[in-house]
Amino acid sequence: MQLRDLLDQDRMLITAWSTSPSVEIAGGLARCPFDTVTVDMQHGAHTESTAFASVRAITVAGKPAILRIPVGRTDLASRALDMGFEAVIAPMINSVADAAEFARAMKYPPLGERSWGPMKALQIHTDHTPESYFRAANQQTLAFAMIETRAAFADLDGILATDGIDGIFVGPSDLSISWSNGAGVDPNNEELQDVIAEIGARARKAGKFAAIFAVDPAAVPRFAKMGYRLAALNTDPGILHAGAEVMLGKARG
Ligand code: 3PY
Ligand code: MG
Repeated sequence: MQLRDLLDQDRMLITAWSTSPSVEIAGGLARCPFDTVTVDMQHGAHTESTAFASVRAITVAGKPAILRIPVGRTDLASRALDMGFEAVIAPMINSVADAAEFARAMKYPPLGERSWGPMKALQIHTDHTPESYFRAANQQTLAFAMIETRAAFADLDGILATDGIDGIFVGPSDLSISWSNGAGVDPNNEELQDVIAEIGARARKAGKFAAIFAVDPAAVPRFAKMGYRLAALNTDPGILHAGAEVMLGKARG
């Protein structure tokens, strides 16, 4: 397990975002120069079987695997860790109660109520014995609570203070919908930048990791200045499209 160690280096990490339900594509993303790959089961088309098979494909490429679960699926959060994912991103964590429920599923006692059974994780993280896995897990596997509504922002300090929550992950699209009271969706809205900066600063002050989804790659250096240390770079179709544009541009002169 290494995501925690990479984050402790205090530099901006960039994660690929795998939405296509394909182990080959997830493994292919891991072989690109990303720091890590996130498998998306909220809006991505991954099923449990493609997501769980992707862990090995990502890990053999030497990268840590992260899973985003669908809303409220804390059962899947524990299961993701059992399959060898090193972190879970939970969407729509809108209250301290939501954060506490997520943390309970992610951490072994006494911090939480995660149930024992990381047999698949141990096949992937072969540097661990069951005992060493148990001792390391609460610290090494990471719970990211998505902050993407006004309600979550209002409860931010409580969410950040929740034991077992290791970091927050800003969803700028949903945040823009909530911030505008449903008037529209605009993840790059300039008016949101102060809010995003404040979330990053408060997370750092609380000693928690700050992560964010970057629709626009050019925003990543700005997020790094705000204290964010993990950014998702668009999605696999977006990367395919951008790559095709560059290659076709060269081919057509
Ligand atoms: C959002 O921007 O709302 C997200 O959830 C990013 O995936
Ligand atoms: Mg969202």
